[in-house]
Amino acid sequence: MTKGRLVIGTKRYSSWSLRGWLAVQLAGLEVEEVVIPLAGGATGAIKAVSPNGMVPYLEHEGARIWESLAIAEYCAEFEPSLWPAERTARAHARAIAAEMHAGFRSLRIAMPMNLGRSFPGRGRTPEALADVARIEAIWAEALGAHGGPFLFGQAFGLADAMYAPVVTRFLTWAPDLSAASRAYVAAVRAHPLIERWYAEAAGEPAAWLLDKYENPA
Ligand SMILES: N[C@@H](CCC(=O)N[C@@H](CS)C(=O)NCC(=O)O)C(=O)O
Repeated sequence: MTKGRLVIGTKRYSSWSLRGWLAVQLAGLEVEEVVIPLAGGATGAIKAVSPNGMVPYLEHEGARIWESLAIAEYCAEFEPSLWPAERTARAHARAIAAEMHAGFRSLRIAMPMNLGRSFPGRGRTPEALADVARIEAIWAEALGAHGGPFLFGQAFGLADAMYAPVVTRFLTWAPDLSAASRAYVAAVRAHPLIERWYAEAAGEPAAWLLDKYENPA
């Protein structure tokens, strides 16, 4: 018997859905997964169920939560270890998660998530490369302070969940990265939940493919 539902979009493309899904999985919430194929913006079926017209959207034991960062915080109420235990590290993790949630628009536009394609060398606008540089600095600081392989040490937590779609973008678009960033990308890609998301994305129907993501300008 599930205790609610998590509404997400096409796994191949929906970066925000991946964040919410990871948080829910890491917290072990028992919810039905509802996947709505993205229409490329303003998807009618998503608008019909989600208060902000976007995915991810979580309903759980009477709670209704939209916005991936709010979903992450809700999941941490059930599994507080998803944030670092130590106060200053926890504050740092929340700061970089919030920075991800609020920013990096140029990277998103120039290098959209597409788990099934490879576009090495493309998408390198100056603005996107500035976002890549900032992300590498964020990763270097956290990895340097906590020793990796994940941002705050041995466990894959909510900060990693917020940056996981960036990892997939880096795999698809292959910007030049430092050795430390490449090691982090490899660690996230190898995580069982990321492996599962990629496998499920690969099994989505061909009818869900969107030309704007398959044949970017
Ligand atoms: N700030 C939101 C962003 C959510 C978002 O932009 N989701 C996209 C899919 S990745 C969406 O639902 N777009 C509407 C659509 O494609 O119909 C969050 O953190 O959850």
